[in-house]
Amino acid sequence: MYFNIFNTPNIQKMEEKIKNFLDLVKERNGHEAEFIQAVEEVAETVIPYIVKHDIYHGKNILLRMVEPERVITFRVNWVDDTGEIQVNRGYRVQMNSAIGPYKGGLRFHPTVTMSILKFLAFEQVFKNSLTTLPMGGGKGGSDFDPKGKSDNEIMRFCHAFMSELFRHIGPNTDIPAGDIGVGGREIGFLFGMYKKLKNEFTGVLTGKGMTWGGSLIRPEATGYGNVYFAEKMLQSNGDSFKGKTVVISGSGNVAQYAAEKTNQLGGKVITLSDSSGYIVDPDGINESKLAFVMELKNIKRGRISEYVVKYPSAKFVANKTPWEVKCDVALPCATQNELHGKDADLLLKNGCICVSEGANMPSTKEAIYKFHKAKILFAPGKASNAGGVATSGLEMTQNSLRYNWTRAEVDEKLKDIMSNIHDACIKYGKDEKTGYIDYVKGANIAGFVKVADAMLAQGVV
Ligand code: NDP
Ligand code: 2IT
Repeated sequence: MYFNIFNTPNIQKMEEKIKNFLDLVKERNGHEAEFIQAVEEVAETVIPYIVKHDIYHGKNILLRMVEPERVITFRVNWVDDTGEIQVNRGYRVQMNSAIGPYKGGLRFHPTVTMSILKFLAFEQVFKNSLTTLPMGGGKGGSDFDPKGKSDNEIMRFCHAFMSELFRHIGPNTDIPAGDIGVGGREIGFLFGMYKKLKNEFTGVLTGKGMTWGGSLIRPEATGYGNVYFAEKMLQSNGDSFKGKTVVISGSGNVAQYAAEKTNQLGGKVITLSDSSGYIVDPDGINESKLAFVMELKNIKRGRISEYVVKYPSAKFVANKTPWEVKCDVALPCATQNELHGKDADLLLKNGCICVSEGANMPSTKEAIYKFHKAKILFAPGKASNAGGVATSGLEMTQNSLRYNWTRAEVDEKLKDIMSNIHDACIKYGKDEKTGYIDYVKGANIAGFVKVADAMLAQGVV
């Protein structure tokens, strides 16, 4: 039944080839909406490239890439502070190891499902390939909700989670890291249990603390990298962040450091958000206000609405996203499908010229279509948020060398990597006639080529 779709002689039109491929993916993964969305975005740009290039054509290479090499699901039992036994589900999707060991974050959030993790793992394969570093793609996590849990509950959950995951990972096999709901605190607890069970101190996780194998700049890297990438896009239009009004969604790790770097480059950040709504501060969220947000979110684990208690000139808008606020640049840094077609309309109407994704797949397909139609600068997360995993790659290198680079050295490497990703997007995404850069096409094809070449070299395995 799984015939070679691209070689079927009676399928002439490109749209039909793409549709045929996607029908097959839907048939096998019909209920996984987010995974299918991520595959669609890649298939629409990569299939035409495959068909034009004989080395990839007829090898079912994309069909192989949408099937995870291995998926692990497991029970996570733990005891809460009241003595109640809780049962959660743990996952690790090991998507593709053609160019290096599986690498990608762990997400702890009640919305975690197989579809969410497969979409994230699939995106990760292309993203990691773009970083130029030797990392395959994976993703994992749990439907565990860290909100409202005590530090002891977080520790017990992380230990229970690792008491199964440790069998499936390793510094040369699979190297998890943080994502939504997993930051420095959780990586510490996970690392502690891994080290105890394996009796070895290795770089099996990234995002570690500075005194036990972490890398400088890793906490900042995703947000900083996103802003470095957006600055490159603006420069390609002879522009920069200087004087730009910037709206950011989210107020977690990625949003915080995207805001910090925007301020450093002379932009003015006027919004942040969480799942309860957004705050808008027309005076700008400067360095000291950002320090307040970091303490509120990372230490007190409070809600973004508390910002307006401290800074009454700002406003809190409940249950809405910040895309209705007039801006020059938008940086979605919260979660998938948080920026819809109607939000894109509002951003465009208000004169937004650049959207650079800090989150994974925050823009819906309809929103991306509108940005492309309006010919504004639009970067997909797999390119613009790759700075996080790239710096994880640099942490792995430092662990292997048993050596630490300085802050300036890591920052310089991060900037270079973001610049190289930008060049790769131009190479594969620039329309020679109009000069418009389709960063989605560029990132997808550039990411694909490296992984596909490795898969072809290694044969059918
Ligand atoms: P955090 O957990 O630190 O922060 C997540 C933020 O997004 C919080 O403000 C949270 O609000 C908000 N959020 C989460 N889920 C939802 C939702 N369903 N609806 C509305 N808001 C939501 O995570 P990160 O900052 O690390 O991750 C943010 C995004 O960036 C994710 O898409 C992640 O995959 C991506 N990313 C992260 C990288 C990293 O290195 N950390 C690397 C590359 C991409 P609340 O507190 O109310 O839940
Ligand atoms: O989506 C991502 O790239 C991450 N959550 C970071 C993964 C990593 O391995 O650093």
